Amino acid sequence: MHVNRLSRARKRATLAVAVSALLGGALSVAAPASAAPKAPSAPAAAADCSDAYKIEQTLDGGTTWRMCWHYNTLSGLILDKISYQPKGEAKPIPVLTSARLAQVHVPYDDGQAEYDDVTGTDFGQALQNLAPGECPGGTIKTVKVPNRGEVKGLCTTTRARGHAYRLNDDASTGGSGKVFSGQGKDLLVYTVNKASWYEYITEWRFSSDGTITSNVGATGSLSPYDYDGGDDRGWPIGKGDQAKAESHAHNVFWRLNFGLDGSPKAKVEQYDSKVTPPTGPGSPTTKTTRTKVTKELAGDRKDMRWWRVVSGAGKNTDGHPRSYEIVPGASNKHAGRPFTKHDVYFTQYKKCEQYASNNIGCPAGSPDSVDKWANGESLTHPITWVHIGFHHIARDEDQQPMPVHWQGFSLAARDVTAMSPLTPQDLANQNGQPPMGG
Ligand SMILES: [Cu+2]
Repeated sequence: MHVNRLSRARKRATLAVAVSALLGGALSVAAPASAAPKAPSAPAAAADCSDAYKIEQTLDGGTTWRMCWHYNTLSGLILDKISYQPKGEAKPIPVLTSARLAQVHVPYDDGQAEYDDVTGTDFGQALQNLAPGECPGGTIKTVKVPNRGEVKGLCTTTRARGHAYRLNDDASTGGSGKVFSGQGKDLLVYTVNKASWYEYITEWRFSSDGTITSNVGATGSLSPYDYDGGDDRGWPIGKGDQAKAESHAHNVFWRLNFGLDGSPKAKVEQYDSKVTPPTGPGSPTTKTTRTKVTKELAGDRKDMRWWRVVSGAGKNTDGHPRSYEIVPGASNKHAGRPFTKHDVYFTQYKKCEQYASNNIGCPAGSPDSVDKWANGESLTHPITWVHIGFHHIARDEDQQPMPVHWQGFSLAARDVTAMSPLTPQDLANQNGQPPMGG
């Protein structure tokens, strides 16, 4: 283990030099340490950045997504002023003021190495140039990376997602005999950043039905410095018992600043459903309860539990407040650090709180991780932090290059529009009252 420790220590030291050289660039985009937190002005209805920093895409059903982007030296791609305009909406509906990666925490199982890949490696600096074939059907935008120069590093394209919906509207459902079906398309926005041996694909997906999805895909290489898991904390990937790749976790965090209907004043709600089996003949019953989250929360996933962020400023034409539901993907929660112990955090907005761990930019002496920020303050402008973990026990197939392993979450539109934004014209009169089948 001694040699192992040395080699990893050396690797970390090399990176530390690189990062300290970059901090000037990083701080130039972060808040001045002395700046008092203040609420941002309400986001514009549509992206109002210059053309080079604008992304706009119309998809199936006439849905248009608009946003701006900028680039941060540490965390890379940041999307701003994200708005959604389904067909029939007179103007864009603001959804998110900003959305970004907030940390990738990588602890190795033997306790000998632990990285914060976003703030602790040259993740943001090591934006990768993309070949045209890596952005099929799309456009690769040029990113000005501070202290490095121009990188052809941001792909925007579209990708088919299969059926968006299908309805055989036959006599059994009282219908016209028509078959309605639609093929869905997503706007895809992504970058690839290198963090030592790994490469992370940060992907954002905006669907015609109003869903937003972000996934981080890890590829590149396993670290050859860590082929020494001879302590039953690794998996042999070389011949026989050789090259035991040390197991480790990738704990990925995102930071979401909602601006639903142009206002930061959203409300957070948690829903829990409890199923009761029948005591005799009969069927199970289920009771769903809503808990208003009025104070900062460190939340934990549970069967039949979910959260939503509810607009404080706008309703759909059914009179229902617009909201977005947080839909976490598969996750392995890691108990190793206080900030990895929870799946979702809602904290009151503070401009300097940008990274889920090892935060940079708050005044000296301030707590530097998201778990400590969730300390009971009232939520008037909630910031949503999503944490998705993946415990990576390597396999022979992880070489070489390592097939992409994905982890992420979705934000599902809930009552943003009065019906599906993709409802065909023939069915548009069926809001809450479809014909009764025979
Ligand atoms: Cu891994």
